[in-house]
Amino acid sequence: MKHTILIGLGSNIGDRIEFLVSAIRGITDLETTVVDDVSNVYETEPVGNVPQNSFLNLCISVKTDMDHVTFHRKMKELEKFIGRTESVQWGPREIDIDILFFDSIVVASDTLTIPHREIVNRKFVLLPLSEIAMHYVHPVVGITIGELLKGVTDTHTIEHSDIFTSQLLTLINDSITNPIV
Ligand code: PH2
Ligand code: MG
Ligand code: MG
Repeated sequence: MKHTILIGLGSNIGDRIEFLVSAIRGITDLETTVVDDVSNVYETEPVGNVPQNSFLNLCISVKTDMDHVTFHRKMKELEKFIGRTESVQWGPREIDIDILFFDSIVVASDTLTIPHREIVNRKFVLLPLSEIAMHYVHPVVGITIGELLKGVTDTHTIEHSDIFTSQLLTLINDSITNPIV
């Protein structure tokens, strides 16, 4: 498979693990696409000015033959299919599937920005991402995920969750090519 994509997943409404599992299964079901690495699951304090429940966040690594425009469209369709309803910017959501990096391309169009703009400011992205892509070099900033994590000033609480991680892995282990457990 030609391309490597790093993806951030988040949910803070309803059965959060079930929504995250549906996203991973949905990605695995796409043609020419595999999920080959999964981080731990973190329970994270919401970032933004909207009062809302805590999130579950994790990152995954995916390989695909699709180009970035097609893959992005598939992720939007998958969010809808899983049951994402409209929300305000930075508001609560059943499922959020964010393309963080696509190989090392840099794209800034009206509908799609790669790398994702907020990566460098968000510990809830950098910490799980560092587990699966510590040495990946951010193509715009020019330093690794590990270095970005060391320098991040985000003070929002983020807690590794053994329970949610093992629940998720149990439910998806048949869908990924490089299971952690
Ligand atoms: N996503 C947002 C806004 N705020 N906060 C946390 N902790 N985790 C998220 O995934 C998140 C957020 C909008 O995408
Ligand atoms: Mg997001
Ligand atoms: Mg999003």
